[in-house]
This record gives sequence, structure tokens and C-alpha cells, in this order.
Amino acid sequence: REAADELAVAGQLPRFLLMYKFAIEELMTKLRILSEEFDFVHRHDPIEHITSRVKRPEAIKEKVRRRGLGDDWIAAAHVLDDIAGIRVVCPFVSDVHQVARMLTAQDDVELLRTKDYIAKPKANGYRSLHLIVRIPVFLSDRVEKVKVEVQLRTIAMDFWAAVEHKLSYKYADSVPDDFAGELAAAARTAADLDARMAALHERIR
Ligand code: 0O2
Repeated sequence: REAADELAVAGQLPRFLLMYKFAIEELMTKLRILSEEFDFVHRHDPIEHITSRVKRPEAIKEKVRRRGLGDDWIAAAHVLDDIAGIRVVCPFVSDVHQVARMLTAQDDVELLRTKDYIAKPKANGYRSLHLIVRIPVFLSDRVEKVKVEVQLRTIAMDFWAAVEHKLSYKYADSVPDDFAGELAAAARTAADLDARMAALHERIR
């Protein structure tokens, strides 16, 4: 554990976090293949871009503390669903569902949980489809099953979430009511934009 902390201090990933990096790399490859092959067959790429991150040790410690999961943050970290995170940004809402279906249909991708904030947006207006999946990572002497949170959203949803994150950050936990109301209205505008773009897409198909 101490060695793990030393590595973290040195700005490298502690050993146990490497597993999450590998899981991300495997899923990124799966998503790139889906993107390229779907584009080849259907003349439409369902993925605009993909980003990923392994949660920083400081952020893991903070979440473990906030959730009251004990003092041993490395042991407790495995309970968290979002140490490994991938964000898939798609042109259209239909692409979000298409990519989710294609990914979870794969034999080695185990779907643990779905949080559909598109069907049921958060109170602040946040929309995205979150999948908690588990995939096997093949190591030199064993196979580890690793959880990854995959967030799928449209470009409009991503724009809203990125800007909301920046704006709300300033208020910490106490966003004023009028500000929150404006953000929620902006989220509805983003949803409207998605619907209009989908209608245009339908017309040219
Ligand atoms: P980061 O920097 O992306 O890692 P919890 O994780 O405990 O907060 P829960 O229920 O486990 O809550 O997860 P939830 O709410 O399904 O998803 C959490 C992640 O979704 C967040 O991660 C964000 O990436 C994204 N998210 C959820 N709600 C919002 C929102 O209102 N606005 C924005 N911009 N993003 C949101 P982290 O850990 O907060 O941050």
C-alpha cells in the first residue's frame, strides 16, 4: 500500500489502478472497431469522439471518505463504479442507444447497471446514458474482471454537461434557484436541438 501511495505521489498510477487503465484500453478498442465498422457498413459513424480517464487517487480518496467506506481507500475503492470512466459522444440520440446495444451485446462485456438519464433526466437537466460494465483483463498470471463506467451522450448533451460543470463548480453545493432554473431550461433547449437534428437526419436517410 505504501508503495502504491509513493507512486501516486510521483504522479504515476498506483499498481491497482493499472488494471483500470487496461480495462479502458480494451473498451476503447472495442468502441473504435464499432465506430469504424458501423461507418463502413452503414455509411454513418455513430461516434463523434471518445474520451477516458482513470479517477485520480485524490478523487478516489475523497469519494471513499464521503461515502464512509473506511480508512483503507485502496480496499474500499473497488466498491466504486467509476474509477475507470469512458465518455462516448455521439451525433444523435439514436446513436447513443445503438452504441450501447452493440457494446453490451458482446460476450465478454457484462452489463451490471444502467442509469438512463436520457429517459429520466436529473432534476438539474443532466442527460446521458450511463452503463456500468465489467470486462475481463488478461494479465500474465491471471484474469481480472474490471468495472468501467461508460457514459454515452450526444454532442448537445456533452456541451451542456461540460459548461454546467464549469458554472456549477463556482457555487459548490449551493447553486442559486434562478441560476439552476436557467441551466434546466438550457438543458431542455439542448434536448430540443437533439430532436431537430434527428428529424433532419431522418430526412436525408
Ligand atoms: P467526474 O469528474 O466526471 O469523475 P456519484 O458518482 O456518487 O456522484 P452516482 O449515482 O454514483 O453519483 O453517479 P452518477 O450520478 O450516475 O454519475 C456520476 C458521473 O456522471 C459524474 O462523475 C459526472 O461525470 C456525471 N454527472 C452526473 N450528474 C451530472 C451533472 O449534473 N452534471 C454534470 N456535468 N455531470 C454529471 P463525477 O464523479 O461527479 O465527476
